[in-house]
Amino acid sequence: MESGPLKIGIACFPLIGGSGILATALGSELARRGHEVYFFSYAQPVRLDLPQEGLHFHLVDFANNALFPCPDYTLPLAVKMAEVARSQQLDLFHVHYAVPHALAACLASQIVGPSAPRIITTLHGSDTTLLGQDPDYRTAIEHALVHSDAVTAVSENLRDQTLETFRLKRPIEVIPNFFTPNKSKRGREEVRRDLGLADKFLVLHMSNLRPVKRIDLLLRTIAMSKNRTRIRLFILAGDSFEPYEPLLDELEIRDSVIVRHNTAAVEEYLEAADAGLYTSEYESFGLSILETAFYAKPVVAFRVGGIPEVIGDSSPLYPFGDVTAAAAALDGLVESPNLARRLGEQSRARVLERFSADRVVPRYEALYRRIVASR
Ligand code: GMT
Repeated sequence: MESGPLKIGIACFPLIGGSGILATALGSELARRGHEVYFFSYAQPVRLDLPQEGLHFHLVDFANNALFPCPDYTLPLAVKMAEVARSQQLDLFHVHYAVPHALAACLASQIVGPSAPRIITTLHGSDTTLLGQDPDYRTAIEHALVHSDAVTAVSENLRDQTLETFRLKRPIEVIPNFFTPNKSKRGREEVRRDLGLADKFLVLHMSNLRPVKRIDLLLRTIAMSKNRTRIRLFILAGDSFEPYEPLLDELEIRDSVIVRHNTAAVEEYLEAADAGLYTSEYESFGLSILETAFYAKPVVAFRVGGIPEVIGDSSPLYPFGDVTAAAAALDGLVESPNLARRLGEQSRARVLERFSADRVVPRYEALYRRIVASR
């Protein structure tokens, strides 16, 4: 057991969103390292490449029993996790995002009984910062955290917020996110040509467009740029952009913005970009920022949440909401390719050193072994 392969059940959200993307990358890396990994979700996670040796996917259907007024996911998830735990003799569940995954893991563990897998819960952000404030969820999340065998958070900021939010006597280990780029199918020039960019400065934004991402500030930053006719903002959207359409006209920037939906192959756009722009009011970590920095593209962002832990002093960050400063920073990059190159390379050096799979995945493996050995 000390060094042999582990059998790991991973429950995560399948759609575009940092927690599911990280869970998928972790599962693939663990399988590559010889472990058997069993994913549970209501759809195949967007970046899960199957078939891959050591990777298994268990589809969980929403229960739509006519007896009940609304569909249920938590119970079918718990039952599937318990079934697979028994049939495959899983060593542990590593669940990403407390609701419903950590709660389903607790229930699955009770169903399986004494030989149940250990439970490791990784908090990703809004499970603490939003649901943790919601009286309908708070007690349940606290219960799941108390009954997990280990709890991790993706940044020190999120760990601190979690300890302030819940009554927990246990430590929370910080294990940051990581990124492993896939080889892109198309080169930079081909992508830029297809987007009709010619010599435009391509500013990339990737997110699920939830209110916390402050897309209003993103668009206002572009509108305030002196160089806005030289810029194209390219938004890789994980949800509908429709609510922001009127703002494009109000700010008169419709011609400066391109939106694409639900793209799993982000690498080619990262390669094609010249910079990243992120205007969230909170990020526990900012996986998209990490991905942008990995491609040596300078990032303009606000100093909120865990973003300073990702960027460090490799590139300046700006006070939240200061779109004038963000637009000026963007202008600096458009006007000085040398500055853009230097900031991009500094950020890349930092993230390669701290947030590569080789740095981070062994920390999860060490945690797994410690928790499994303490059974
Ligand atoms: O960013 C989102 O809205 C999605 C969310 C999620 O749970 O999928 O992302 C959170 O987890 C990511 C992976 O750990 C972090 O990089 C994001 O910063 C975090 N989002 C927030 O804290 C708002």
